[in-house]
Amino acid sequence: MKKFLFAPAVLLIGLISCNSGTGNESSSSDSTSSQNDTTTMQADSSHTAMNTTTMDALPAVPAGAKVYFKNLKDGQTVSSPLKVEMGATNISVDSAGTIKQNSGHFHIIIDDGDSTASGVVVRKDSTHLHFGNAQKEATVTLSPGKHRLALQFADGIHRSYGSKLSEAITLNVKK
Ligand SMILES: [Cu+2]
Repeated sequence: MKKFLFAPAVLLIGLISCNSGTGNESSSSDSTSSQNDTTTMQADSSHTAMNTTTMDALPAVPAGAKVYFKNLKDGQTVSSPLKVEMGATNISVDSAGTIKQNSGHFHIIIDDGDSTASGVVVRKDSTHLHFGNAQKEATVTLSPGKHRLALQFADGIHRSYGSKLSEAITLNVKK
């Protein structure tokens, strides 16, 4: 009797790893011209929730303190770029960084309301300008037409003093 030892060495080592890139070179670039000439960047107002109760309280607004546009009046017609002089009475203008009593820095808010609510950090974007180096003058570029400009004072960590330390005016920008 013969035994036929079949050794079916059917070792399928065919683990051919197909990791070479398939020739799919369609880099999806839809260059449909999306040219918005109205650059209104008022999309997200969501990152203003930074006021925790554990941090230092917002300094009190000193008696008689106010801020104002020194060189501009409500309803004035101006040309752009526009020089803006910012004034503060009974409160000092300092650099941002630390919370100090009787102190803060200016912000200009363009076309987004007359003030930021008290204690809320002023947004920082192209229409919410911070002057954290204690600037009292700024140059602002505005498109022709009517614009609402708000001057907002805030403490060293950008928390608004609210409407008590703000002023808002409407300007008419010439073409
Ligand atoms: Cu600020």
